[in-house]
Amino acid sequence: MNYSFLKDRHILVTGGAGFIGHHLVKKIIKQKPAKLYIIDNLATGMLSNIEEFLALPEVEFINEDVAKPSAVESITDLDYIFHLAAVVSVPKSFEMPFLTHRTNESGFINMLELAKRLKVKKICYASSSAVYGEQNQMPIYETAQLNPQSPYGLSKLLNEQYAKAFYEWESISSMGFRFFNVFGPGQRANSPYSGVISIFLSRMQKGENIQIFGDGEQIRDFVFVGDVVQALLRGAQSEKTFGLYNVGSGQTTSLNELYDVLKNLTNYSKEPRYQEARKGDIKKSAADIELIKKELGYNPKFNLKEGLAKLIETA
Ligand code: UD2
Repeated sequence: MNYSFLKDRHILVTGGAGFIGHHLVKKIIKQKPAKLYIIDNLATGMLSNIEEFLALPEVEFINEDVAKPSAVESITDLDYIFHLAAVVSVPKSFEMPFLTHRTNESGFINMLELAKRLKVKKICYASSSAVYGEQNQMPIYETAQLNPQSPYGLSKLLNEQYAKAFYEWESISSMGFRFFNVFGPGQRANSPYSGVISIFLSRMQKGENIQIFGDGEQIRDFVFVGDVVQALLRGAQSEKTFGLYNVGSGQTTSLNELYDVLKNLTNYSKEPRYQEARKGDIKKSAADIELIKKELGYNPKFNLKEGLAKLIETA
């Protein structure tokens, strides 16, 4: 895919030292932007993810909280914002609803004000499948009735509503991407809030015990991080001025199936330990991805097995 529209542009990536953010940064740098600002407070992001770019003259790293207006004060010219900085964990959002609200809402409004001040072409931001909550109909279409079941899901729904309002009130162009379960190289495994694939893989590789919350029959759409980056860049490139899209692989896997696949890939032999289901845990989460395919030409390149192979190869 050719993203030469980014050449000589001024771009901001928030959360650029994070899991998805640093993959996006890598891709953007290749297009030779005039300037790439990266904002990250390193709460969960890691400087080591972007270290190789910090010395480049076009890169400016701002070690700030995205919710602070001072984080963006010095920026005077900007074409695109990729807004990924957020509290991203459902369980953490129950423990820290205020932090989640402040980071995710104030951070988003900070971006909207910045977009207005600098007449940005478009904001592409991370929403989440968490806006759907528990749904009866699978797969889930973008038109489903939204029913968030955690402070995190609620914060992402508010982002979407602000985006829509600012599109109408201020003509600020935006695209929200409802990420399903993103996985891939660079996802942290050492926190209870990490994604299940990184946790399972790291524990299996160390021969440690695995916990499955609930009966393991919950289903997820695991989408490879490279495909998520593709969705974000296609969104920015598109002539469309507003959108909300599911970003998934279009395929589902139960946790028990995931366990078996990873077990075989790593030659792990222990049985999982089943624990009580997590609060706010969704039973079924399956993305319909026809809209983003049709409107943005999105074309996921990795299924779960291919993505896992790539992940293990780089681990
Ligand atoms: C994902 C997203 C979250 C939000 C949410 C929307 C990730 C990391 N998080 O949360 O940001 O968009 O979807 O609903 O992608 N599990 C275990 N054992 C473990 C860890 C997890 O059984 O050691 C289970 C967990 O209870 C859940 C599933 O694995 O049923 C996936 O967990 P997750 O934390 O990777 O992602 P999820 O779906 O809670």
